[in-house]
Amino acid sequence: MSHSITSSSVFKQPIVIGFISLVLTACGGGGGSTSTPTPTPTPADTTKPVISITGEQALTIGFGELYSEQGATATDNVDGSVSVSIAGSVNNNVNGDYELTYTASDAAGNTATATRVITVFTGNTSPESYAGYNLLWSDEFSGTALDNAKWGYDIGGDGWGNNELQYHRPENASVEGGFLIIEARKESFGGRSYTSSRINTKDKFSFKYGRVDIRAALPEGKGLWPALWMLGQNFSTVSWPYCGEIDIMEMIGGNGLENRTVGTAHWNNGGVYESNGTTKKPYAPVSYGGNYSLSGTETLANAFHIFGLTWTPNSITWYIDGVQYHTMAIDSGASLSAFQKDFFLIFNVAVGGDWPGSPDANTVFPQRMLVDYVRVFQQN
Ligand SMILES: [Ca+2]
Ligand SMILES: [Ca+2]
Repeated sequence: MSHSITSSSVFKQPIVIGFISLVLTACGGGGGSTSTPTPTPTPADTTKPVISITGEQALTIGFGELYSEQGATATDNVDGSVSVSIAGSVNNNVNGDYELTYTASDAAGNTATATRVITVFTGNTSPESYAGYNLLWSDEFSGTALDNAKWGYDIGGDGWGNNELQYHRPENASVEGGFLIIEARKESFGGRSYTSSRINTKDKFSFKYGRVDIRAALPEGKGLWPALWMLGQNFSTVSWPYCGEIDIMEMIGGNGLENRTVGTAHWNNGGVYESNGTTKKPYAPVSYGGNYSLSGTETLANAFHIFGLTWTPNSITWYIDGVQYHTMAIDSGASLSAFQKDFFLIFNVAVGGDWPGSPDANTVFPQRMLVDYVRVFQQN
């Protein structure tokens, strides 16, 4: 898949294709002959060369993805093969359409041109501040390793309650070039055929109410299941679903679903405890979700997007790139009481599982989720 952000393409510098001068070889007469027969008039060449662009005439590349120019050839009715010059440039770190112009001329001075358009998706950004809010906590992932003061790891390969196929290891999470990188690999470890990573802020950072912005570019392909989400800080004592879960973003890859983000809240219907305050309510998980699909050829995998959440005592609302696509009312009544307590963050890339199904023959590994930053704001 040419649009994937893979291990080899993340940190490429913008490439610039400079103007290549066209050098024409003059087709001069031989000269030097003594007896000159009457010249046969040659019809003037008024036909320009035909340019053939190698590869696609219009294509898209993702953030940081190397653009590889395949060139063009030109054939002229009189001169045969003639050279082609290329003008223009592609900056793979800036959104936009880039036009390359190909020019070929014959000896008679007839000039042909053709163009190729390369669309670069680098994605969206979000404001660094919001009126009425303070920055409570953030990670810009600007160091060279995961900040252990902010994050810990979930480790293991027990399927995580969803029959997931990967073994989560610290080795698959890294910080490079300003990004958190979680890489899903096809490799055997701990009895599993895939490895990946899952990090969380449990017991290091939790919060109640606020605004979360996460800038991320996602992996792609059938069986990939990246998630940016939260659990109630009381998860260890009351367990799921009693603790509550807020999924800021989930995507399941394959079948063109890389354009869809899903936001969901999960809780236990009826709440956590009976009126005596100690006996658990019956296990009755319920959820309420919404989703949003990008239009066009831009996906969650070939560009960065902002996955946002606002959470107040009255509601939880989900956004992509500042566009609201889902909201739910919450209150302090028993059933939704989980959402009036602290939550902590979890970022992971799962492989397989009940929802996405298994990778197929078209799934390319390794796959990466890049997180540029996570910022948590709270109202003043
Ligand atoms: Ca010609
Ligand atoms: Ca960053």
